[in-house]
Amino acid sequence: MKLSQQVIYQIYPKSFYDSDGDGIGDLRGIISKIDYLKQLNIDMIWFNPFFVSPQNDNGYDIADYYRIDPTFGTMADFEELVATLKAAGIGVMLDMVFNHTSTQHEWFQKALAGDETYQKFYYLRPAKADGSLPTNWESKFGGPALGPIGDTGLYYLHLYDPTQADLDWHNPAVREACAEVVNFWRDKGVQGFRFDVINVTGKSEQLVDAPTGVASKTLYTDTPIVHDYLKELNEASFGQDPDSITVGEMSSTTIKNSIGYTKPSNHELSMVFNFHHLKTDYVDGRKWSRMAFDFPRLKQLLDGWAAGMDAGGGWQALFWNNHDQPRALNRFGDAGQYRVKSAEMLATVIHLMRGTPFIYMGEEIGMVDPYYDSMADYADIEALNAYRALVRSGYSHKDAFTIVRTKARDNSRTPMQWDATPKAGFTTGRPWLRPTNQQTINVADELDHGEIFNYYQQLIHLRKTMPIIADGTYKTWRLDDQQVFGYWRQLGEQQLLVLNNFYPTATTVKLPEAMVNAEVLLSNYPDVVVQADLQLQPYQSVALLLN
Ligand code: TEU
Repeated sequence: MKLSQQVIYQIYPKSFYDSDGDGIGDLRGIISKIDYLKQLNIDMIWFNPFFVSPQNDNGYDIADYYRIDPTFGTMADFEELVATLKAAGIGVMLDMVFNHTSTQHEWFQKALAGDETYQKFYYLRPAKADGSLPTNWESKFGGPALGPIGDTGLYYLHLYDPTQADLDWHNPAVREACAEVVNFWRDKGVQGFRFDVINVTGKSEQLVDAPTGVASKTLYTDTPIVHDYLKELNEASFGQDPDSITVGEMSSTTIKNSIGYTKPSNHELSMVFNFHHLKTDYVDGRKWSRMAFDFPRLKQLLDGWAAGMDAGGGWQALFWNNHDQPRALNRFGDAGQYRVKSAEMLATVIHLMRGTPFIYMGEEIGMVDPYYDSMADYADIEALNAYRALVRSGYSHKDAFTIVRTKARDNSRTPMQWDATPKAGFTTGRPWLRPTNQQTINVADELDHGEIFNYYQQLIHLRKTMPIIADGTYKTWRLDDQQVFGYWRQLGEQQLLVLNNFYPTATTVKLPEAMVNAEVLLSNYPDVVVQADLQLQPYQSVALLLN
């Protein structure tokens, strides 16, 4: 099946289903739920990392790329998972975290012990003459981005947690080692690869200070050399498999660079995740802040990226949710009265768009944030660091907590809610994160009498059966409507107009004259009357098809 017809589901293994009662999800738990996943008719599953890791960053601090962490199971379990998914027509996408390794990784341990070969795997630099750190870069998790490496007198770079040491991609041995990891998993039948923060691997050799007022990430993000690295990795590994599907996580990237990363003739990646639309509820670009989402800005970004990538021949991964983001329903929809309708509206926006839609586990049943009431409930290193930083900068506990509760990555990492029982049917043990709203939101009830799951089934079916959705061009509808984000898809003579009301109030849209003769391809409300002044109910989506 063509990439444009495919839909990819994301599983955070730690929170999907626990088969052995230790309170942590595992591979055998996933195997036991494949019949559920088959009902969605998805094509591939992206698994967050389950390799050997000290779990300081929930598995993004990898200590061995070749072994399954015993917490999640064994290699035999993984091989059974791949085979069972294959029999169900579902491919496997693994998460390749190549910007950094855990400081527990053998390579770093050898560097720490003075092995010069492995010291060249990392960015090790001496302090400045005045004894200050080699550079003034900031870690994305707060604090300086360099720390001392043992008693070597040197400092190592870590753009994330201090237990995540950045690999030096200028070193061909590092790039070869990464290609070998990909090929090892390809030999296990893996055809999909997600590359974690891959556009920050192009740091310069000279770690130059960021000028005052300039964010250090601008110095090392999306640098031109990343295209060279991706071309090389493509040729040395996944590019040898015509059916491989790859996606790059590209923080702070541009349309121009993303066309470069994904244009098929460039032989880099299949598609990219960009995050600009998920920063429209950031005050002045600051994640740890609170504001209602900026709808005009959201429309401009969704439209601009879709039009730009179409014009340039690039390809987008389309998503609202992942393991790093609060649940989209809490940010862009309604977690209360219109939870169901706004879940369906948000799904329509991305599933009828040009690109490859990703469904994050629980999105298909309308899961929302847990609304924990204490900092003790939060586990994520980024959230804990942010809380401390907010309080240090003068925020009251209450205000700091309110911000963390809104933006913490834990919000999407709570256990998948399988039923209404106290542990949501996720574990027989003590869940590593507490479910809180499974009585009203769970798989069992959703399959029994819900409508969101069925709506996702319809969207996925349309992508596989309607070439205009999979392969049609994208065209801007209008960006000045106060409540509605709409867009055109076109293929030959066929036109599809997708209208999405982002608000809990009804509104009217003046249809282009020709569209009053269109048929209703899909709506999350029944009995749509197609007329010049089209009525849209709260959070209503309507897709109108004109042949
Ligand atoms: O995320 C990249 C990243 O910058 C995240 O921290 C994310 O953008 C941010 O939390 C949003 O506020 C990747 C992984 O998805 C994330 O889970 C890892 O923590 C991170 O890289 C380091 O590997």
